[in-house]
Amino acid sequence: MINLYTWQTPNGEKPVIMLEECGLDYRLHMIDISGGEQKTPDFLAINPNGKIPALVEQGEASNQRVFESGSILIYLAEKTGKFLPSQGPERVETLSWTFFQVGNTGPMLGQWHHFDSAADERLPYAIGRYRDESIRLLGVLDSHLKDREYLAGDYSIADIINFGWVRSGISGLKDQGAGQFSALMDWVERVGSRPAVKTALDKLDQAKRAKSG
Ligand SMILES: N[C@@H](CCC(=O)N[C@@H](CS)C(=O)NCC(=O)O)C(=O)O
Repeated sequence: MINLYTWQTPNGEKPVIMLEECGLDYRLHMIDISGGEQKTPDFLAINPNGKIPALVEQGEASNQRVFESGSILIYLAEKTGKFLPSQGPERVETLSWTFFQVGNTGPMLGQWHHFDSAADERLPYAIGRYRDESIRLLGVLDSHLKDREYLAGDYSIADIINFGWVRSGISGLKDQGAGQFSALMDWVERVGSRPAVKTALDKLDQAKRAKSG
């Protein structure tokens, strides 16, 4: 049985979408990061870095833990043979756009969101720095998607991993320039309208409501 420990955030959505896309059975454990549940000893035994998402697959002989959303998606892709080609140029391209997310849009859009909406102090330099870099990254994705439906050939873990932060970045821009990223907005619509993506987001929403009471 696969146990997924997560919360309703752009990083937390990724493995739920992947599990739904792969049609795998799993148990969802909601870790309330606003209440510090990600720093408890039990959770740190799963992810020493104290962040969601993390996964434990219970095996007959032993359990396998997996942390970091990119690592979780690759683990599930290799387990099922889905959404990551096993070899060749398309695998390399898929991994490139997957790690583009891990190393770029995740941290930059995350910091933009933090300084713009969560920080106690309003720091224009920090907001501007992360907003400008986030917009540049959205532009990289938009240019790449101008003449293709998905990031790396067929729909893949590259699309699944990039989806949440891009959707959040586009909605963060609102009427202040989101329209310049028309190819990216079409892609968000394309990925977001997949039945498994809708199911995943609904399940997370319901699970968060149930947990928050
Ligand atoms: N690189 C990590 C980032 C995970 C991450 O930043 N998770 C956030 C939620 S989106 C978290 O757990 N924050 C709580 C904390 O930092 O204490 C991944 O992709 O899994």
